[in-house]
Amino acid sequence: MFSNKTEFKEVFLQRLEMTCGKSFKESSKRDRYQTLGNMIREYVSSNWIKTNEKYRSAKEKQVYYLSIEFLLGKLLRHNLLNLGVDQVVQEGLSELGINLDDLEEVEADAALGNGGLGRLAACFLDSLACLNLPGHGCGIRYKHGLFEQKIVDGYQVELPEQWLRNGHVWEVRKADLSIEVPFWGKVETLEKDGRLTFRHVDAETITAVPYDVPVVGYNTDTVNTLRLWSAEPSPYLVHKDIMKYKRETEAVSDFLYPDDTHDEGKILRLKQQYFLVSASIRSIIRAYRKQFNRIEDLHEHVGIHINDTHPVLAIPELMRVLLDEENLGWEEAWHITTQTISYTNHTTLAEALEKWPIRIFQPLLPRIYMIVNEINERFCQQLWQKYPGEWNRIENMAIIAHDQVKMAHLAIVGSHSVNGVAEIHTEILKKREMNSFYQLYPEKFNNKTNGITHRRWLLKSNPKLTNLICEGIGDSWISKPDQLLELEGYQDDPAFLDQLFMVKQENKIKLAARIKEQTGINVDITSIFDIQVKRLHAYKRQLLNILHIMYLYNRIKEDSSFTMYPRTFIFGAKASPGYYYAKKIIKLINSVADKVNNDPVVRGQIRVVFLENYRVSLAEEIFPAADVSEQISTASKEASGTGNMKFMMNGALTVGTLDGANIEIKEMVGDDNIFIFGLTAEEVLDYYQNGGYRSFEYYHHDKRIRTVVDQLTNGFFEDVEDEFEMISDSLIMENDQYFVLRDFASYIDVQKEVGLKYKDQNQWLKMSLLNISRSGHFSSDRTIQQYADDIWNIRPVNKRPLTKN
Ligand code: F58
Repeated sequence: MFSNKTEFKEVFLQRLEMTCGKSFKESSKRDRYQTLGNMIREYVSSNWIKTNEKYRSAKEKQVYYLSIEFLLGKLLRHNLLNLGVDQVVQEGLSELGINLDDLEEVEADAALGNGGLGRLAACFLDSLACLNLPGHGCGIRYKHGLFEQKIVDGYQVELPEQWLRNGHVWEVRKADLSIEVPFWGKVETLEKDGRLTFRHVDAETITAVPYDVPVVGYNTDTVNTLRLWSAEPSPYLVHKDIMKYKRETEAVSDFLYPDDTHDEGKILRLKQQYFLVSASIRSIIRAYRKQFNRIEDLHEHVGIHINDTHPVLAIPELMRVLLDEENLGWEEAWHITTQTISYTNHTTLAEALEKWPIRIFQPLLPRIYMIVNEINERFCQQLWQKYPGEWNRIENMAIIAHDQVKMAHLAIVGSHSVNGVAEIHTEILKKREMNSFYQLYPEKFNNKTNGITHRRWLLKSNPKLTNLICEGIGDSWISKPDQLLELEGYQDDPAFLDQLFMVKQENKIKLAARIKEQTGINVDITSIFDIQVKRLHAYKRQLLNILHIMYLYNRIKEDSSFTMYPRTFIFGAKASPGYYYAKKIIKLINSVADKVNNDPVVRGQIRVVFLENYRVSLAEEIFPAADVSEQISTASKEASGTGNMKFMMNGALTVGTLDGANIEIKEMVGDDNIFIFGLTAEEVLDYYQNGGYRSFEYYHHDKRIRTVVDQLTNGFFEDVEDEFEMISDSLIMENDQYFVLRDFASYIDVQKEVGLKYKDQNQWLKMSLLNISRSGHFSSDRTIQQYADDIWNIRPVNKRPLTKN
């Protein structure tokens, strides 16, 4: 399409006029963005077709990654970089007087997820394509992504997100590949040739329409597919109340995580899950059928991965297809299903483990329920044989118990691999949360420590650091991120460290400008940028961070001789709309920010900033500018964390507990290059099991704690009476479930150490460089290679680049 900037400009101008019907001069930023996006999508389409042809002809095994979330962010710049045309396009546009950054601003984030789980899925897609592995994503094309957050008077306010308002240039609608997904109705049982057959009749069907998004690899011509399903009314259905039917149908792909505190919401959520799964499984089988004759060999050619339990109905759905449509017997269908499916667990929090009441499940999905019931009965029989008389054990392990379907149990029983996402997390699953299943199936359990794509989180988001690294060690680390280790050769090179310092400063200047623009707050770029960005959740302990800031405030106010290295504390977090407590924490952060930022006595030493609407594109501006990375979850609670890896890769030092992947980061960088504090997971779990923690005693004996806790309710925040009573109660009356007060003193100490270490700039820069150099291990390329080798058994197909178009 174009091979140099002159050609690029020519094609771009021609396309702009053709598609927008305007002259170049009249065209808006959006016209230009859309023209460029369409051009690039078309540019990849021939390789997209070729990749699929190659997969078909090579008959290699393909993997489908089913996920209720894909937190993609923006794709324009990412695709340009992966295609290797970023510079040509940037220069070409600039000669036309267009700034590529301005066009990127026009693109909406595809925010089809809410946190680490969804972003992990997006990083995995990138790594699959970059490693030339035949792996595709299947998800839902939500009309509204994760809500847009506004902060009004310190409170979070949610607005519907509108990413599709101007269309999505990267998608291709494929209506001819639509699939009808049935709900409600009943199951008819018939005997045919001595065999029982089942028919789902009187169903209300919904049409699943696929929208395909190309997933472009870096420096390769592999283009995989992310297939997102959209719910539309079925053209085949005659319905009594057509308007109601249309409304209910479209609701299925309207919102990510509808409120499920009522039955109506629960039904919708379960509908979404089956919608995703049924459409995906049937389109996978349809493609397989075109290529292969023997359905019995499905697991040799297809792997289906379920990202957490949201897509676990893939198990009974695949069984249904094999039994009812392919006419296999139960045993054979079960063998194929379990060999095809693999499952990742992302949490041990009991409240996050999905369970569906039978009263909702059975009427909505009558045939699927029958199959789940049969899986459960056979499983319980197997348990009974192995553990005769152990009723308790069997009841605890059953898939259906107490009128509920336990999705995690179904996932473990119906798959050949169960993995956790960091070493400690997998160990906790094996030894505690899923111990009885581990005893039964030890061979299924394995660990795959998470990773992040260094192409988005370093190359794209931090071009200055990328250039510096390339100046130092060349660019082969881009395809082999472990080679970042070579940077260690520069540890004693003052000129290189100076440049590293400059890069960080420039990134801090950029973030400072963003802060000024969004909040009006001036921050000092020579202060330590201390950042906590992640979902707002009690276990992540944003509360510990903000109480510590209150402590510092008190310290400065009461003792004029107290000095500290100036710090800017930056937060970004969305609270789930129904999570009242989390919203209170947001309000508290903003109240502290008001107090601190308006007090001339402390202003020079601390600043507090809450950046609203934290999302992928904002994250890309934040990580490069961080000095300190806050990873302070209650030990044992954070399965892995991935923000910790993004900070590390951008040269921030971690202040963290021994939780999730922090432990592996510590092992990588050594004790001297990370700041660890607080209880260990063993200690936390021991407290939970044996008691012995009384938060009141910590409150009573430590004046620093008593002061900040009292300030929550004693009028310290003048305008917000009673506002923080709930937080104070959680700490004292409810015995501080997340050990905030227990870890408080240790957190103060480690933060003090951070301030002292930062003063020695040379030492700090060395530590920062070491963190960058050891971060290659946390590239999702490593993670994906491990999934490919140990779980999926897939191999690269497009070893060599295909011919250029
Ligand atoms: C996250 N889970 C884990 N869940 O918390 C994090 O430790 C891990 O690094 C990451 O997965 C990737 O493995 C997560 O993001 C959710 O967002 C839930 C989805 C379902 C609704 C409740 C939140």
